[in-house]
Amino acid sequence: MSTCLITGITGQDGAYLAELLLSKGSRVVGLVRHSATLDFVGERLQSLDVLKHVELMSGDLIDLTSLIRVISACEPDEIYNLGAQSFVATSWNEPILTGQVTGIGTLTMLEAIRIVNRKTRFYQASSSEMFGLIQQPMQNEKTAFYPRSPYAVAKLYAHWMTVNYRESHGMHASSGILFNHESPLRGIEFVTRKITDGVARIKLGLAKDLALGNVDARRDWGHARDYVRAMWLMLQQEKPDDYVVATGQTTSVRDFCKIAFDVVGLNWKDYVTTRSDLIRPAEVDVLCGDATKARTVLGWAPTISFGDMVAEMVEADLRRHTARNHA
Ligand code: NDP
Ligand code: GDR
Repeated sequence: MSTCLITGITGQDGAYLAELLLSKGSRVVGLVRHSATLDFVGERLQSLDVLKHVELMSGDLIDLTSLIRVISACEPDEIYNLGAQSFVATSWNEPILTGQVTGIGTLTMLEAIRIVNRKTRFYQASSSEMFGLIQQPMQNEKTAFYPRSPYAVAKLYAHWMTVNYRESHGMHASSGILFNHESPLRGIEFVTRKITDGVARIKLGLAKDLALGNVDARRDWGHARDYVRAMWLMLQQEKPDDYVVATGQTTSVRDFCKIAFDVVGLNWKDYVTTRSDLIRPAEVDVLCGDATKARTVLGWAPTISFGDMVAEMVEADLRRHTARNHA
């Protein structure tokens, strides 16, 4: 039985990845940082009914000794580094923290692995945000990067460190350049969940409107459940490498709104407003990924359609608010 350590296990991807790894028969250990609201720590894991099957160990990506202690104690075969300050908008308000956690945190983990056992396989959660101001209409592993936020710059540092440790120290370190992926477990601050939560509230009479920023922005949106499978596949390969993971379809925030409001039979134009304070200092206007390499080498392909994903998210938010109101 292999042992897998997940950083960021309390986040969206951490929950789905834990579920997947458990289904493969792995022992799953999660790194969690101390929180004053410990009650909520396992909420997403609980919702997938996997909390009781994972072991949680305390540590922080910016604390090398805690990582060395955790790796020494659980002796993982695979480490999935999903932990990050992952909200792009916050990275302008907290650029130093974002650099420390999202950038240096990855280096800290790579150093911990090098010190304890460099044979441990490593997955880095890289991001399509690194493409930023796109240099090609479809982005693949060979496309030049042009990060547009402190978050994207930190991710780029972490990405190159992963490549560097693979090349310098012969480590089995892979980087998944994942495009946006969503689900009912997506954090409420991200635009897709903000929209589906808003749709549910409006439908149930709990809100009157929904304020957004740049509705012209376009993203290549897939489902998190599909994307964590790509992470696992990368670490099962004989050789480490970098892979773009995407659907190859791009949709605007405006069209996401239209489709989400359609699910409950409402017209988005009657409810969506725009607010200038929600516009970012530098925007990533459009992203669209070319996942040919993941498809041919890993045999990966998305299985959940965009429409089904939006409907699943809206329905989950309707259930959540309905249950809350009847509690
Ligand atoms: P989330 O924001 O849902 O989860 C982030 C996780 O990181 C949480 O578990 C959080 O813990 C943890 N974390 C934050 N700071 C630290 C720290 N100092 N030490 C240890 N853990 C920490 O992200 P997602 O699940 O959506 O994404 C997973 C990863 O993939 C992230 O690195 C993200 O940047 C990256 N990514 C995500 C994409 C997406 O579309 N979802 C696309 C491309 C990349 P806590 O609960 O304590 O806050
Ligand atoms: P992103 O996701 O920045 O792509 O990063 P987010 O959902 O926050 O924004 C997507 C686009 O929507 C526009 N937008 C709004 N965004 C938010 N959050 N709130 C709004 O009200 C709003 N209105 C318009 C944004 O300007 C943007 O263009 C996500 C994160 O998961 C990263 O960690 C990950 O690396 C990338 O996806 C790939």
